[in-house]
Amino acid sequence: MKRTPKAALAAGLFFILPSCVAIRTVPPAPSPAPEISVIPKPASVERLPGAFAFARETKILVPAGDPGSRGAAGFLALRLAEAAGIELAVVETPPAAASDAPSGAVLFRLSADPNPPAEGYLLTASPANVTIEASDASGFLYGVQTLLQLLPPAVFSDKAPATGIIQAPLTVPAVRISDRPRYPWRGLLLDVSRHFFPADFIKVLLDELALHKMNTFQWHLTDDQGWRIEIKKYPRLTEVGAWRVDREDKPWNARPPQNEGEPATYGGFYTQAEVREIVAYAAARGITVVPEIEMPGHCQSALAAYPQFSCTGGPFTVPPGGVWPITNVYCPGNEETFSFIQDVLDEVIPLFPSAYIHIGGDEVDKTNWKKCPKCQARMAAEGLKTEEELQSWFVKRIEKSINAKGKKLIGWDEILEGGLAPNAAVMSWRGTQGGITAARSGHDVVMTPTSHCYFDYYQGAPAVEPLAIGGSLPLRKVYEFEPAPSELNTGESAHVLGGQANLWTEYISTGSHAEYMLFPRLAALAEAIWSPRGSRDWKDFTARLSAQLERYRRAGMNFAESAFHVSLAPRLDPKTSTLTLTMSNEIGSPGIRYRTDGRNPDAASPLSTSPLRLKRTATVRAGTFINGLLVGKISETRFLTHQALGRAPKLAKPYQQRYKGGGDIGLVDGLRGSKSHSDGQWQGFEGDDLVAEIDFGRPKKLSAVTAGFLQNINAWIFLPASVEFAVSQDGKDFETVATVENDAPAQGPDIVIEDFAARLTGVKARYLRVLAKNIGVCPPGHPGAGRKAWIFADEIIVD
Ligand code: TNX
Repeated sequence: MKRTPKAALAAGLFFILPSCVAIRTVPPAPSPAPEISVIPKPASVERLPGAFAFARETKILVPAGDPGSRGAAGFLALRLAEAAGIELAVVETPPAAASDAPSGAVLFRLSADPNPPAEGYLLTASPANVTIEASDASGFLYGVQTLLQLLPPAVFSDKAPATGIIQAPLTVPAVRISDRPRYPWRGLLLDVSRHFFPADFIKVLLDELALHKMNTFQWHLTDDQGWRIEIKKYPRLTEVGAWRVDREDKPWNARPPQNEGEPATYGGFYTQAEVREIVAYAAARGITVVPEIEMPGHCQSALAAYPQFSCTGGPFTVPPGGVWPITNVYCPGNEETFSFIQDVLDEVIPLFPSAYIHIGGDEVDKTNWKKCPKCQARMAAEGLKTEEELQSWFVKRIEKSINAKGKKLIGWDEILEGGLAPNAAVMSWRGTQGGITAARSGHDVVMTPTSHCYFDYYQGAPAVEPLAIGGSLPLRKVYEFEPAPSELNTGESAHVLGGQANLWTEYISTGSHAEYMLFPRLAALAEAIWSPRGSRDWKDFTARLSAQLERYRRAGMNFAESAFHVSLAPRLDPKTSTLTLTMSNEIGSPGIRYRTDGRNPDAASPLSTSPLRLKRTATVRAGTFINGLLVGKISETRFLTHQALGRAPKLAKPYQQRYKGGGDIGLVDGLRGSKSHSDGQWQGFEGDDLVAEIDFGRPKKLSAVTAGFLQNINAWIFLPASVEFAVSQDGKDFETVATVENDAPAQGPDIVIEDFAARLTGVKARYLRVLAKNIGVCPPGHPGAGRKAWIFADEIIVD
């Protein structure tokens, strides 16, 4: 688990022990055995009396001639050398002699089980020795990963040789752990197209996957925004397709395309030599790399280099940000398109030992196919009735050539449309239905529904998270991921190969940010797909998680503490105008401390033990404290009391159910929204004006009226053109007392919160009507031009 990848393991078989590390005697055991906190949770763990203590005399014994165990043993030795400064000898022993484990040894042994589970292992630690039994290289590696997790988290550090040797005794509690994965496909996708990640980071990531016993890395190598793999026959794919203009200072969906003559300087690609190195590095860690080459859509970077394979002929540039819909796609009417794709696959396939080749297949907009004479001629010649069938024909043709090379095709669930290719496997991302359909018709599937597997989604409150694509996928939801839908019977479920997390990187441009999005959610996913179904237990997981986070810390990994953030759930009682704030964190830690004066809480601030009741304007800040230290970030909520508080307005047109913003009293609940339009405080009106009428019950003196609105043009949300405030004594005849025009431009990428406010003098009335004029439709030039514009309001404040 390293900032820099491990050259020593890349070769798989050999390991280099650093010779310059000082050897210090490990403090004598025994001390209390460390708690067992292995993630993912092993299939069975039996605690035995006593503990095994590593000493510098400890020998690592491997069966002669077994490269799998030797690689794993090398990894163990390397970790202990780097973290603890102890160099242990790895000694080959004749397999026969291995049955008697000598005292003071870590013994690797080939399993005697006639039917050993793939990737499984049996780890036994006693005060005398440790044995790891497995039947394949992955099993030995996973045995070592578990052994490392039985040691103090400091063994994941690289720092010891420089800063001193681990002080804690290197002891392992005596245990018998019998373990095997529930699913054979435990994957992570990294999108290296939307942002490029250098080869060294990929290696770091592979180390991190191995720590979680994940065995599949789907490398999303091509997409509209960048072609990332060298193809020797088509050099322009990387000369042109790997580079775009640098618009990183602008939001993803507001990046103007390349101007003529403007140099494309942002991007990168992997040479075939680097690909080979990474594939070998992964293999040494039990990880299969599945390449994804997107077709027939998500390929504008390729078309920028070779526009002749499109329907229109181009020209195209590599988009520096979002494109939608995906209309610039390969032309299946043109035979040369297939020669090109075939040539590309002919270079890609030999680089990857993987049984599967992923061909994408998602989100193809067929507009150009409908207009393209070649595509239409193809459809006529092949008897295809719809463009969906044309895509299906395309995929089937590609499948034949992939099968002919001894590989299997896998694609996104759109490849079901128009008929699934005969041997294809399906990756189900738009929910689980695609996977269910495919499994029922006898096809293998990998489950990766957006609901549980999209790690580009927010993992906590957007107000305190780095900008993300949207959505919400907190840790606990990932932990609840169930790859086998209940709709499938046992036979059909056998087609579910496993699950996968997808990290799309539109909003992620650095390795450190990628790690933040991945961890600890990947720990939750790993457990959901590795551990036996019946052993899933959130409380138990969170208890083990603290050790895992400590391992991340020692390894220098970035990770999120969002599960410790305090969520402040407000409920206004309209009768008493009292706000009840319930504070909780996802992790279930009891150490929530808060203040109500707008200042940050500290370890001495009051503990939240029951819901907080507020009757007056207050700014509440809360955080989770463990051992006197704040974990993660502080959350904040502001409660504002005013005359309209709790007086549910009558709305001329209802708010949209997707954006209820606190429901019927949402506009008068004393709570303001943040810059995130989906934070639960914003009430959305699509195409309509917002007309809200408030009844104060009796005439009231009104000195100021304010209505708060959001503008997020990327999300089709615009400030109102104007806001008119009118009052009435009887609720029938209204008199306008103020009109506030919008002076902010309805353009630009910035998210704006704007208060439309007016001071009033000498106004006394029982009724107030607020009319916020929707601009109606998105203006010309906007991607939604002519379609309904939204108004988002959070609060009507009356003083
Ligand atoms: C959908 S998942 C996509 C990707 C985007 C992702 C963003 C899939 C097959 N296609 O192209 O990056 O959503 O969440």
